[in-house]
Amino acid sequence: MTVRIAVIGAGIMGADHARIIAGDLPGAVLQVVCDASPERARLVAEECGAKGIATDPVATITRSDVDAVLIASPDETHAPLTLAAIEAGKPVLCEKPLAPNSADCLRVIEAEMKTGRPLVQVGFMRRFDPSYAEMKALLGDGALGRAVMMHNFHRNVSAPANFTGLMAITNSAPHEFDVARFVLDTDYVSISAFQPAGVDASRTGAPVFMVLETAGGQLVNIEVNNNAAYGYDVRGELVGEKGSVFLNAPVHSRINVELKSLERYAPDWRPRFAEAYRLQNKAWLKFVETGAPSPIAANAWDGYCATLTAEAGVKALSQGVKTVVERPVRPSFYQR
Ligand code: ISE
Repeated sequence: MTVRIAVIGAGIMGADHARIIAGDLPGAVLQVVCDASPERARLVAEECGAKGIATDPVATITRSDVDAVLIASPDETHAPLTLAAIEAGKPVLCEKPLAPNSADCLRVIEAEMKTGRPLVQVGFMRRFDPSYAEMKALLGDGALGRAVMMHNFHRNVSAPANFTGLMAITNSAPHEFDVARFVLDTDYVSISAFQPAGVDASRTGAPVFMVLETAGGQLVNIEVNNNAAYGYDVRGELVGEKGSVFLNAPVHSRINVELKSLERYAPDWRPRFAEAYRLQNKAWLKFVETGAPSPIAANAWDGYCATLTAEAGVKALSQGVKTVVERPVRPSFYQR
């Protein structure tokens, strides 16, 4: 059976997911592209050969010719639209974050558990990135010894105009909150957050530096700089008692010109994590086809944990104190 997918949101991520569905997801078809702007929906639909366009997300989710939903609309719509998909009994891949606040994440968790079957995957695609996968495998097979620290840099060229200063913590850093928790297979117990002296915390894209402690005794530091200017640059190093492993970005060419030899940075996350998005979406399609969630993919509980960490990070930055990260007991529904 071909899975008919609706993409909700035709912005930068919705368009990218539409391209993957249309061009690299055998077994799926791009049924509908839905966006508040019919023009934006039409442009993506025409580029990707979608069967139709729409402007009402809930009506789109409930359509009889839609089997599964990919939500890539603005962050604040993620939880309400995921709830609508759950109510319609439709499997959903919700872009991160699941919700900017933990209360809305809990609403999704309660609704999904009430159905008695897994329906939600959250778009923390870095779990599928080959370099993070290798990092996790090396830890798992004992090559590094016990993990003690993980260093993370997350740099964007520039912050989007609608980005608030705190979105470095609530929108960007959830990637590291999730992937470090996934690689280390642990939870956080505290977070501290800092900004360079004289930096205006409210300025779009102001750098934030965070230090987290894990239940496993590790230290995780995360630098988010959304105005790095030089390129999209995500780095990570996992440090163990016997060694360490660095992430390597996929580099497809080295350029020699004018007495220089250089490699290019990606302009944003899409080229850097193209393989991760492709593998994530294939895993999601298999989830839709079989009803069995991917053991790697993030579920609603993982989305909740990332948002709880972000909320604690915002509090830590605003109060200037080390802040406890809530660790609610994971329901058996979400045990792996
Ligand atoms: C964006 O929403 C993403 O998900 C990107 O992966 C991340 O690098 C960027 O900082 C976020 O704003």
